[in-house]
Amino acid sequence: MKKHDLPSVLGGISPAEFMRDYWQRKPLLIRQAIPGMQALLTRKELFELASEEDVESRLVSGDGELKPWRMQHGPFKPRALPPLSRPHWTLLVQGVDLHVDAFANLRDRFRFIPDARLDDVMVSYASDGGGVGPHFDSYDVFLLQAQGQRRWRISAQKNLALRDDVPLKIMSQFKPSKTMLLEPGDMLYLPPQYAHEGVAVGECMTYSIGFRTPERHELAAELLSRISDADTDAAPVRYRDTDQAAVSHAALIPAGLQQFAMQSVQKLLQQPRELQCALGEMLTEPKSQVWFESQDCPRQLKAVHLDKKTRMLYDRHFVFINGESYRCQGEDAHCLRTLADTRRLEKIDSLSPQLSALLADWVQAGWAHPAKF
Ligand SMILES: [Mn+2]
Repeated sequence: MKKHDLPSVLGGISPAEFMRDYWQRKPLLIRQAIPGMQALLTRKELFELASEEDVESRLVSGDGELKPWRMQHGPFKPRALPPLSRPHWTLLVQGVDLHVDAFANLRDRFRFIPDARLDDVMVSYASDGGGVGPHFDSYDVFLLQAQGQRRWRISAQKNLALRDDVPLKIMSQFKPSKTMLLEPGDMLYLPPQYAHEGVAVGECMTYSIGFRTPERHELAAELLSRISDADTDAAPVRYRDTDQAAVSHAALIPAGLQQFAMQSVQKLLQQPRELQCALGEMLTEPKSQVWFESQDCPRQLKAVHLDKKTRMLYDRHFVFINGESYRCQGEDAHCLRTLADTRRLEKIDSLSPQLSALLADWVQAGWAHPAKF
């Protein structure tokens, strides 16, 4: 598999050791995770990205002491950004891996973690002293120093109370226990809910490779809504109360109606495969600002590679791509799983006509591209 060709970003630690000892457990500082690190885009290129409509960006300024915290949402015209000479501001650009090949390649170096957990690669540019204040994230994150220096202070504290007087999530009582200065190529891993603050020492750029952690209530709400939408094929079953007697307490909810409500939800949950299908569709759903450019598909399609914006996953019964699910078996399933795992597929001319047609559709939609290997 291709991922094994990529050099490790974990220093002397193996992916197995990292997942066993640090992932979701404790921070890890890796000096020279990427030796001889070169920035993957210039400040000017980053500012250009932040000016585009389909790119999510934020500008944070202030230091929480002399100047109050402020946050604005992009897009930003380059001249709308503060002068470079002004200290204490940060430009955050999300999803850079969806727009720049080099960042998609960087993202691929973290594929020892399931793709289902991946969120995106964010780039932050900070002028001297810039930062977003002490905070914690709901993500696992790798903070890779790309250019210049940033001083990180971190804390294992349990008190995660937030200030209520600022437009950002900033902690009210941050008590850092460790300080470290990151140089280009150094990388800090932080588990979710781990308090941290990074301050630029001179102008700097940091790349955050983030891994989302679904929250139970949000996940349940989303899945229930999806499977109930998918359940509409059957004839509608309506509540009936032919046995309802006359009541003297009109406001009391009938027990039969309570039971009907309970059974309605239970019925949805008795379809584990539908639930798994909804999960895969949800996990591969492109973010709202993501769009693909359609293109012509060559008549003879020999090989394809997935577009960097494409999210593709699979489970035992389905293959999922960009919010859609396909039920497949046998050789076709094997080929699509290979495409999902390696993000490329060869010898397409030898596949079943159905599968070649499907791949041609995906190429036309811009989800995949013709490739030569
Ligand atoms: Mn953070």
